[in-house]
Amino acid sequence: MSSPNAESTAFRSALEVIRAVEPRIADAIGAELADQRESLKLIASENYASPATLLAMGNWFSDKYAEGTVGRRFYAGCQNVDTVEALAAEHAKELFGAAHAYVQPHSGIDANLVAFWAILADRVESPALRRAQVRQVNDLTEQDWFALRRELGDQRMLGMSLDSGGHLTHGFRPNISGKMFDQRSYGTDPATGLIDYDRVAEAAREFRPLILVAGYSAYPRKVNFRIMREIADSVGATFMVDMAHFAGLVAGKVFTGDFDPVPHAHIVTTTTHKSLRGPRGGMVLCGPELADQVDRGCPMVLGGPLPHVMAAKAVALAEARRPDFADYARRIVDNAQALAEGLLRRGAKLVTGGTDNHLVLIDVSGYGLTGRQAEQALLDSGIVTNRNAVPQDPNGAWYTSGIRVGTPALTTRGLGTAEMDATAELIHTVLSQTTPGSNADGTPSKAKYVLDPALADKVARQATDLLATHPLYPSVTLA
Ligand code: DSN
Repeated sequence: MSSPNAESTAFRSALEVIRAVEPRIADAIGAELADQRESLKLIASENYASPATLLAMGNWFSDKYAEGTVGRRFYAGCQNVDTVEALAAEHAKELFGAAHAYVQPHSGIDANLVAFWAILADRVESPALRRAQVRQVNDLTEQDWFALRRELGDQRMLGMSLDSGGHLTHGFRPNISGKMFDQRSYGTDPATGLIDYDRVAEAAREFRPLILVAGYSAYPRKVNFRIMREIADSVGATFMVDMAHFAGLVAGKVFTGDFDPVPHAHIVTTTTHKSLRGPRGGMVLCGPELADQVDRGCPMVLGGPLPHVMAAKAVALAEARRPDFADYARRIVDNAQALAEGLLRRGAKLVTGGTDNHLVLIDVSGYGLTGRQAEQALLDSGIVTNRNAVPQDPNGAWYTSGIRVGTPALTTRGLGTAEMDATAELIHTVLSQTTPGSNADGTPSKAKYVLDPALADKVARQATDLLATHPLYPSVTLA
């Protein structure tokens, strides 16, 4: 462990150097730390990376081009990048028990694109795709694109629907995956909110997808990946799991056996910055059969690797291999369950009636609000969440009827189950005291709301008090 003094000195010195060039950026960095310290961060996809992870990103690796992979680069002088990339991949393989790890993706979307193209290259005979793999996508001619489209045809993808908690990159229109694939979704059982595996199997039999995708960004339950793999096998589909949200729970061995995607999926993608608590980025894990195709990610769909971020991934993955990470992962789920119980006890309506992962989805129609109204009222009260659709959401994806809350960040800060109950009280107080507002013409608004500012201030002060006993980055003082 480094000394607290070293951490404080490192960040202070960095800000001093930045301030000499552009003081407004130094101020913004300081302000971001202050804001994060003061807010009750319940965004399920966010966390707080360690000082070592953050510091590993601010260095000379940022200046290096390294297209290609370890030992096979398109640029000279990559020996140190090779060290970093190989170490990050090694830690990832050990941590997740994977045969192969590709640590270059810059984000979860990138990791999914790498996986999609690897599967297409593996499964579909396409000379145009082979040409595309050795050239930058930007260099492809219009004819190349026509040929690609013709040769790939309408390949099919079956993924979880957005309003059931699936992710945009699993074949939905706002993302390129929705244009690459002919997509169909599986939802959840309207009565329970849970995945109905028989229905998934039925959809797979009817649709015969090339790729079956499991994974979510707003489903509060475990997924049985053994059953999903059996469904994929029954129709000859490649089984892909996007574990971006729950990678930390897999790393921390909370999700094991049927609930650990790595032994069951042909290919697994993730981000590194959510429950895994690393730097902002992505990663792909797979067996030997897809490894060569996955390693073509750059230049197929990725720009040059970010060696400074790969260095930070190596640091964070090394941290996740320590025994205390398993304790952290377990506490994330304990906290989510305590939060869910606290909300239920106070009368909140939760999708699926609870949680067995890191997130809780509150159906705020129970409070007579839209997700947008609830999100803003909570924000006014110092509680940072995000609105999210609930299954069959009558308010659509913009206004929504849900609020998604997650515990990875507050658990990193050290809050425990008692504080989760206090958090449930704050959330319930705000939501039960907020009423829908009206437009200027008197019609009901899905965005406007009425909340007594004095109450919002009181809750914000209570939230600050709750956080005061668990300071964020206690070792770091900037002034
Ligand atoms: N933006 C991430 C989330 O909040 O779930 C997923 O892309």
